[in-house]
Amino acid sequence: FFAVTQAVERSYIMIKPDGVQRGLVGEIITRFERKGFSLKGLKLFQAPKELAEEHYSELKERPFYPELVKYIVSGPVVCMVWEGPGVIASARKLIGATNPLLAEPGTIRGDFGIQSGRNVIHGSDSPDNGEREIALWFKEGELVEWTRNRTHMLA
Ligand code: 3AN
Repeated sequence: FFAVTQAVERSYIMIKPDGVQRGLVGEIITRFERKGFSLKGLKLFQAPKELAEEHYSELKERPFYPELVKYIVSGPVVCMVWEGPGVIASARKLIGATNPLLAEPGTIRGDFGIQSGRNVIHGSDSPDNGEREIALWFKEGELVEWTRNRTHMLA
């Protein structure tokens, strides 16, 4: 079975504090933009601890959870919503494996990261989690409804 058309999805993509500090914001946005996805929300944001805890609530039992929350609130993050056909899986390919040592060169983590604990960027792992995370990080009026002309991109 080959899916001819991928469902249009939204992914919550976040440049983590290390990515912002290292000046990778433009580089990362460029990669998503030129891939062809549509930017529907964008803001620089200092996350409160409670929000970081809620975002990573599935990882609460993991030993690195307290460090992870501390890292996410250690400086501003860039919150984004990217939309497009198959964007959830596609974004995770652009991002690369969780451990930058295992991430392929050419991926964001493969090109810019060294450690799992400072891996530059977050991307939703399922459409449901994407919607959950968008609702968590963005307020209603912060997302903009517009259509990117994909005439030359999609058959
Ligand atoms: P991904 O971000 O690739 O979906 P998850 O959901 O397993 O990976 O982990 C969420 C975040 O937790 C990672 N982005 C990373 O910042 C942190 N993390 C995961 N594994 C480790 C680890 N072994 N040591 C430190 N931090 C980790």
